[in-house]
Amino acid sequence: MAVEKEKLLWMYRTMVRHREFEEGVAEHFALGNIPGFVHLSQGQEAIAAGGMAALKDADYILSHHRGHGQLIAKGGQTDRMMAELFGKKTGMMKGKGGSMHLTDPDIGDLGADGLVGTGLVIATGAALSARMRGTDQVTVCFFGDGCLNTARFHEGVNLAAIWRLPVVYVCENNIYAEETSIYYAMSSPSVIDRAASYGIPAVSIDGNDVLAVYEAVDKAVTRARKGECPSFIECKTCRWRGHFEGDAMAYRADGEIEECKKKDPIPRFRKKLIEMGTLTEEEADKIHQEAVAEMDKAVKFAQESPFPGPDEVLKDVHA
Ligand SMILES: Cc1ncc(C[n+]2csc(CCOP(=O)(O)OP(=O)(O)O)c2C)c(N)n1
Ligand SMILES: [Mg+2]
Repeated sequence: MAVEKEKLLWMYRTMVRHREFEEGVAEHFALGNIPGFVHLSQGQEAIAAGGMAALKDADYILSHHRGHGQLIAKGGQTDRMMAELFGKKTGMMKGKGGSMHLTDPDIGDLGADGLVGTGLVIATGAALSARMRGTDQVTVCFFGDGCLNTARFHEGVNLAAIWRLPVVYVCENNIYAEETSIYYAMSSPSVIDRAASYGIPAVSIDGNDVLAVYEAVDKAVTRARKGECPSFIECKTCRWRGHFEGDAMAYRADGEIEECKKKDPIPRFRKKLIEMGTLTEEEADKIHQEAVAEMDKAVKFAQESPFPGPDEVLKDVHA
């Protein structure tokens, strides 16, 4: 599949921005500047960048508790994201949502949620709304392997399948739901076999290959936009860090993380782009420097912003 140079570079830059943003988050969480739970997705950057490269601005996404990268790729402002993580008034959710609820409906990110699997049913609803309004918007739902065994997976995917809704379900299979391995949690470890029972197309791909992700999501989005059917994509990947920052990870085998890091999607794509003549070493280094500068700027904005005052406590509360 021929992909234009601009899109290739966008995917690379997006993965690097995602990585550096989370480097900053890890550092400031360790310094005690970020309250609450934080789940990082280092090692999984190819899924957000490759997936979003297949979308139009008006399309919708649903992300999840490990959703910084999807929001960055959809166009989320990293300064407002960082301020949210710091709990500041200038944060994307006014400092009231934190890492697990980072979202920006104005750019089509309809939600991240601390409740596992919530996005699966909201995505189905968003796709139904696009159908009813007669738009060609597609919804892409990013979710973890831990959602596969929830009722929401069945409810969301089944309804979308019978109504042939324009939605793409992208499973980020990093093998673990907290400390529970998918090989323990599923009697059949074949994730895509699930799709057969809904009669929708499914494909399993290397989720650390950004081009493979882009191609799979692009095909599925094209089918959805034509009104054909939903699709299911399993992206096999691995998580480098703990389930949450501070997780001691006693459940991971010796050498497992080192094996994961060998599959790092960023140097792999950098090498490929350089071999293709699309990028030079100097240009790649510049992209990294710019991403670090963007992260530093976001941290400065967060640090200099005020906390919300007591007058904010009862605002935005719905009963
Ligand atoms: C409904 C619900 N049940 C349980 C939890 C506790 N919990 C938080 S994250 C998580 C695992 C999620 O795993 P996965 O979907 O694979 O995403 P990953 O963390 O690997 O990105 C669980 C069980 C929760 N947040 N919500
Ligand atoms: Mg998982």
